[in-house]
Amino acid sequence: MKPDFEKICVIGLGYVGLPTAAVFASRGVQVVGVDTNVGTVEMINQGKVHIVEPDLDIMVNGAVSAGRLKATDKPQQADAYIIAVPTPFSNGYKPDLRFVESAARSLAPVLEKGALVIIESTCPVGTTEKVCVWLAEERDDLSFPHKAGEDADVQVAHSPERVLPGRVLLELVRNDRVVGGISPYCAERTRALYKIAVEGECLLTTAATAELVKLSENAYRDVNIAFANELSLIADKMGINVWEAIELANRHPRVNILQPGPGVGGHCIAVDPWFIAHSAPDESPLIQTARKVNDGKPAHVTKQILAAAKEKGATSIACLGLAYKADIDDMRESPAVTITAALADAFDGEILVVEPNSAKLPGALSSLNNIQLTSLEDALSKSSVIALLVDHQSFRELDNNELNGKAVIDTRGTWSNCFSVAINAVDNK
Ligand code: SAJ
Repeated sequence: MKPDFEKICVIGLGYVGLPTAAVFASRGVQVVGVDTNVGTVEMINQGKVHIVEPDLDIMVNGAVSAGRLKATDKPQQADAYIIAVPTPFSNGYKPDLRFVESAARSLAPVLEKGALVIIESTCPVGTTEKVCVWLAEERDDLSFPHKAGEDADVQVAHSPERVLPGRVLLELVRNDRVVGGISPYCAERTRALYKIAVEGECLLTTAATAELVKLSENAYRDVNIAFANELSLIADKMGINVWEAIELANRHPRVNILQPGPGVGGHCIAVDPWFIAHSAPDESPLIQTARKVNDGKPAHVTKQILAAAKEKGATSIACLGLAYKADIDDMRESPAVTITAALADAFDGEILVVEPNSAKLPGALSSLNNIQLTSLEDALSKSSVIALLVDHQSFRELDNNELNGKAVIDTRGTWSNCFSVAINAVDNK
């Protein structure tokens, strides 16, 4: 019998789409990857990748060499389509669905009866239904499940990605997936597709519930990080080491406070809670406040660094790290970039930036003339003020003696190990 899904088309070859395409290709499915960026398409067809993610290069290279993955700039006819394009927000934190809409409309001309369309992009509640409407507008010869239910010619579902950057290939296969269908049959077919590659459970629900589940996961994390960040402001005011306080509080069996940092970055947690706030502004004061607490943290850190530089009479400041979190190259919404730009603006001297995962400064910093990308050794030797903004491995491994005599603003608690001593002292009482 012919398998249900011989060929799939993945639209958007970014942090989620490319690994998804490669994983399906590695399971023997014929995959067409679509991206509007010509450079990305060319690179992938040469078996290369444009993003830093462990083992992705090997998997993409294998899939391209075996003839199972091909990139192109336009959707082709397939048994299933997976949309994995960005969903940013525009001014006023309004969700911007332009990329999802144009992906849906671009695949409509090649849609055939029996096809399955899945939206993996994180999106506001109601978007999967809107995709049905856009497809129906393009193809009045086909029926869609928002109107035709179980009898529709084409099935449509939402199955949000849940992978953690840095562990994408592992989590794609092992994580449970939430699968929300516009009709129950849409959800069942979607589960059948993911079961080709996913070892985790596929949990079926409605499309709207799946949309809210994904947004809730990231809002939950944002609210919890905001609590840790608020504690860090309180502890700073009281002259208490927040890392020590949190480690001690977490010894309570029902307390698990997350880690404070310089702010929350990335394309997900710093963005998705606004999708809830936009749909239910009066019902989401906690979620909105958490966003503001996290967004306010870079300004607090900037002030601390400037105060230290003034006290030291510093002529240069070392900023360690630009990515939004450790050991990746992604700088989207990165608080480290915000802080570095604010320092460059307010400080008369030079800002020496160290980012081991990037050979160049991002656009937001490259035009500022008092910022220089340099090596860790150079930044440490020239600066009396050291700001640790990202806990990349090479910074974690730094010998603390190299920091002697310098003012250190450790936003990640990486070098604040004085509290371990305090905890031992408490334990021994
Ligand atoms: N952060 C803290 N303190 C913490 C944990 C994180 O300040 O205790 C900061 C990080 O430094 C970073 C930001 O939060 O700036 C977000 O990092 P993250 O590791 O929490 O999450 P992301 O954005 O890399 O990935 C999240 C994940 N969602 C959840 O864990 C609920 C991932 O599973 C999602 O697939 C991804 O968002 C997404 O694409 O939505």
